[in-house]
Amino acid sequence: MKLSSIAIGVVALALGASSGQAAVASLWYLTFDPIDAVVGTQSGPQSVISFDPSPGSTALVDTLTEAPVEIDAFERLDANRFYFSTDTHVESGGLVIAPGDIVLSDNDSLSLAFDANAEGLSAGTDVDAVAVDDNDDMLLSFDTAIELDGNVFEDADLVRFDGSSFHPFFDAATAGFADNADVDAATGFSGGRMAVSMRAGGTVQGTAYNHGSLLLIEGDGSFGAVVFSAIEQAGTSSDIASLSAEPLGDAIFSDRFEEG
Ligand SMILES: [Ca+2]
Ligand SMILES: [Ca+2]
Ligand SMILES: [Ca+2]
Ligand SMILES: [Ca+2]
Repeated sequence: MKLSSIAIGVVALALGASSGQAAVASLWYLTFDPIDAVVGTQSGPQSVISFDPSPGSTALVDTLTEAPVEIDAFERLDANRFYFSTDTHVESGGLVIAPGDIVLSDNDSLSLAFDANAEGLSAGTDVDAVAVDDNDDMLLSFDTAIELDGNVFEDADLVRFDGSSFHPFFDAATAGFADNADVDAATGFSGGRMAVSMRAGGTVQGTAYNHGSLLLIEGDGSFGAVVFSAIEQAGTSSDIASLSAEPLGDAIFSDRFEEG
């Protein structure tokens, strides 16, 4: 009796861990690098796929670029609008896109939502992650350390852009990430919570992660937990290169999706 109740306890713990991983998002939007079949869906740097944590299924959402141009940042705003960035210069629908730009796709019509050149970024600077906060301000990560409006930001940090100036949002070093960490994907939840992915594997607060892990960052900027593992849940060792989510039980964001 005692043995079987221990065994049940272990099973419950294991289930708790996997349902905990699904608890922050009802759907993940992901791009992978390099190309791989992810739960039966061909996934790569040009196509956004969705991953439904329960039952663990995938579907193609949209193919945004043609090789060799890669999507390196993506954030869904509502059913018809999303932000994305590319890794190289490209012309699309008459729009010249630089690696530091954020493009708004609104019912398939493209415009620049963040113009890197106009905001004073050097031509080679790449935005490698984009998210939005509660106020729909853009949260940006860069591929290199950069000084903006008097603050030096590392490549693992997220910078809030309010439409005219840049502000600190997420400080990776304070959260416990190593100096060589680099955020390469991010999505915003309510209350300042986020999920991020890193360009390479490492350890944060004693927890190991790899380039296909999604890490929950709490509203106070501290590391929360690993909330998704591409290897364990989707069977791919490819890097998660961009990321968005449909939050679970998140009234503010649900409302915003409805308004869109
Ligand atoms: Ca990226
Ligand atoms: Ca970019
Ligand atoms: Ca970065
Ligand atoms: Ca990654």
